[in-house]
Amino acid sequence: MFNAKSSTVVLAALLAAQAGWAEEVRVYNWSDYIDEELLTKFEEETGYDLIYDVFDSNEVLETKLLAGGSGYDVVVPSATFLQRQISAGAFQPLDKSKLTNIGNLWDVVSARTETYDPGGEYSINYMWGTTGLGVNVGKVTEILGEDAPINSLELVFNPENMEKLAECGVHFLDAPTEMIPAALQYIGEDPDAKDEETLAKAEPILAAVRPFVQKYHSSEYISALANGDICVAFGWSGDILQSRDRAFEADNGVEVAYNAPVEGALMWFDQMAIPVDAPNPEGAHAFLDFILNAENMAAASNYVYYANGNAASMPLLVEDVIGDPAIYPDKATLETLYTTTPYDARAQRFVTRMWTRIKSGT
Ligand code: N2P
Repeated sequence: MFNAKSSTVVLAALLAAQAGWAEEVRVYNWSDYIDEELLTKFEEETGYDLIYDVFDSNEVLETKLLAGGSGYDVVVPSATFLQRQISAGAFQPLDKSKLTNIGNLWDVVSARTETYDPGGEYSINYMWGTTGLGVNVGKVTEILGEDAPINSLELVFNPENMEKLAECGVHFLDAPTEMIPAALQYIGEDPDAKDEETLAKAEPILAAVRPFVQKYHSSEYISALANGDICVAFGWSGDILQSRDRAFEADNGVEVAYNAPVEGALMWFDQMAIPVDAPNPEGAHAFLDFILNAENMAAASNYVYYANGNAASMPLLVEDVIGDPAIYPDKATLETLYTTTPYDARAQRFVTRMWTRIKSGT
């Protein structure tokens, strides 16, 4: 049967092949989230031209995705965002017959991501981690003393500590769906609360420390912490561990440490999915299968210090990754971690407005 759309695609591929152009695969992933050698390896192995763009905010990705026509073949939302994007019809179901490495997925992680994407119909886990405290150990203990609460939310939500830390610089993530749950956790409320009365309780906590936050930004803290430009970042586990490495390599006397707060930390999952209007679904599946390869996934985790959802990659992880409880938490830590679920449209509006007021200090 003649099918205009697929004939056009086949024709385009033939013309491209004849002219010696490679077909493109466009991937939109978080910044500082892969070993770039893997990008070249993908091109060499598949013959595709890889266009790889980065973002540092779920909100930015969601705006592009829901507007349609993003032009991306693979995107990587966190699971809470993915769940409501699935409901909005933003993704196409995966063709698992094209994912020869899908059996490498780790059932422990799949059991958790199941809540957001039942049966893994639309996504595979890329990496997961926690949101917590990055500190310049020397500066923070100099300012707050040897018993500085570097593993507690007291560090960033107690205004007395923050007032002192302001002098050496504090960054918070520009991620309302992570900062608000953390503030709720600090005051003993449910971090996954959805009702306005509970959500509103986060505002005075975040507003009270606002004058001492130098910047709300979700990627600059990696180098700022490593350079000694700031002394505290409320950020993502692997990013802070990358910062620790950068400081170590620069041999600049900065010692960076990451701790998931003892009060409990958010455990999040970043999922790779294919937009419903992806220009090259074939190429998207090739990219996903490349990522599902145990060696490739291990190389990515070994480089960025995030845990992954790939069981077959585990024997290939370096001890610095698989043996670090900040990356692969032990049972006791795992029990303190919490997860969140998506806000509905109304709660999301409430949270977005609150976040705007907090950031602007009004
Ligand atoms: C990578 C940050 C990814 C974690 N730099 C946020 N989901």
